Amino acid sequence: MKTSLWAAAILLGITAVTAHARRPLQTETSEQQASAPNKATFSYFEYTGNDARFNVPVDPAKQYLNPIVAGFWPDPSICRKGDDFYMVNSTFGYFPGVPIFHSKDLVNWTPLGHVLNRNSQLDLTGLRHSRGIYAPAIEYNPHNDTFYMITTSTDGAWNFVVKTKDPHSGVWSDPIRLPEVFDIDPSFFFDDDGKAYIVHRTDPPLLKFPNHKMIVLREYDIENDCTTGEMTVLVEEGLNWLPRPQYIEGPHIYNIDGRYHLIAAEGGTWEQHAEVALTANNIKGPYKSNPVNPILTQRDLPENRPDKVTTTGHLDFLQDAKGEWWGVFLACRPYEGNYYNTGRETFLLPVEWKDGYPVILEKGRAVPTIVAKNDLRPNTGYPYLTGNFTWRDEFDTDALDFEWSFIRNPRGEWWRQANGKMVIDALPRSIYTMDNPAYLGKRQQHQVFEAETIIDFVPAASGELAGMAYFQNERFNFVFGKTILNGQQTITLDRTEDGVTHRLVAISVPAGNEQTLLRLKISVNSDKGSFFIAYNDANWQAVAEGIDVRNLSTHAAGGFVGATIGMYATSTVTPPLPNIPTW
Ligand code: 6LW
Repeated sequence: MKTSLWAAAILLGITAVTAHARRPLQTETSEQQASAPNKATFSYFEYTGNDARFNVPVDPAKQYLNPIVAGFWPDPSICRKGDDFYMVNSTFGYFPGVPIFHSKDLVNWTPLGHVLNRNSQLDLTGLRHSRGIYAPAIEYNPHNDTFYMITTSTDGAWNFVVKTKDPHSGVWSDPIRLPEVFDIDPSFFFDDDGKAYIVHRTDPPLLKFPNHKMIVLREYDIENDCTTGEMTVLVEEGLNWLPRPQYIEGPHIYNIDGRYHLIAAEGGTWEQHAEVALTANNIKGPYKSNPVNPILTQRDLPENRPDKVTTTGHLDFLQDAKGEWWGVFLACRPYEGNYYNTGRETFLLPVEWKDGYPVILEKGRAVPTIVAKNDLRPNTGYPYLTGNFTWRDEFDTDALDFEWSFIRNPRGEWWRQANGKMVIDALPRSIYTMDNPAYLGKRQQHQVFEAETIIDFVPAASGELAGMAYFQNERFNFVFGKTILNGQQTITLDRTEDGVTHRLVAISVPAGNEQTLLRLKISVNSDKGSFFIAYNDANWQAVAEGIDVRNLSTHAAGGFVGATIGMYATSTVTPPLPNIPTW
């Protein structure tokens, strides 16, 4: 019975995915039916990253660069089936949700698409930008040859599972909801005896100190896809080196030669972040803190270290087919202090075993940028995940590029990609409100980058604007484009910080250029941004330079996402809503 229902879900999924690959699922919205909106046509979008950290000699046959996935790709989780590795990351308020990558060497990764690519799997409508999809975890169950992805849509469906027999198919089941799993960071553990478990963070019955959380275990019925039995508390407080672990979360369990290893993040996903490890002889404990904890942190290192990496934690590790152990974890690359606009990124390091206990980095060691690894397969992965590169989309395929994300579920058919053009409707939706604005963004992956595009847009009515946005969330962003002011076509640049918008630039379009194609460029170097325009193929002219872009840092904006840059069109000047939460 289950199989046939599942097969039906897969069939439905294939139909839906095919539909979504070219079009959002929704029909046109009323605002689109009311009157044909003005349209902005983009002919290309180009992003170039150039971080000094990546301008180093690397032998791709035996070395790799950290981060292995640069930009806002947090909360990594990996699994292995034979020689194939798979990795997922969190996506919060962006749709589609949960990117999935494939690799043969844990370094060269290829995106397979997104696990949650159907509205029936993920509804982010109305959610704050840093809510939605928190930490996903992917696991392969050899006992039924099935892949499971479990995650939390905070303030949405909360905890749920989707599964597939083939991660390359692009089709995962509809969500199997787990209402009894309360709070965040669930992950699966499939034991050697075929038993299945979910381990996750939850609130303790009694808060004994600030940010007090606990780690619990539930048995999972694979046949009926539901939890069963009683919840077992694995960690409530008191790690040998830390009697009051704060934000203990992101747990994973491994059975290694009959001993159970439990790892978890601690300290909160900011500068105090760390990873701890415990061990037990029984899956249900008692778990004892390992003699060496934390097994990974950067919180006690000197501030002025070169190529500083902070916020290390949220580890997941595995053994490869040759018996080596490797772990992925999240970390950040501040450009000064604790300011970073690139969000929490994915790093890779080997797991060292000391007297039978796992260690990633011994106390006092900094995360290295270049790491040695044999068995690498150079140039087999997608070339836009780390290092310096130029990425360009000329919209000459019939499917949206993997890099593009919507803010919440796309509502209505406001984007059309065909014949080398991306046409976006100027909708009466503002990027300053918790809606689905007509915005498509790609992740900022470097501290030093440039992004440019060219638009064909003739604003007609007051409020109509099209151009670029550089976006952290609805209250922290830049909007840079062409609009109408006092009946005159005008180039504007607006900087919004904590919901307060300042217009930095308002330059009239010279007579005769109203119909001319307009090129826009944003150039950022750490905390400073410069903004340029050019009419058709004329030279670039700066309209603003040395602008403080720290408003797009996590430090300023809060939340769990990194900045994105992209194409935006609107027909409304709705200002930021007062006091909507930033995350
Ligand atoms: C995630 C938690 C964390 O659920 O941050 O870094 C939360 N660790 O494990 C959101 O990413």
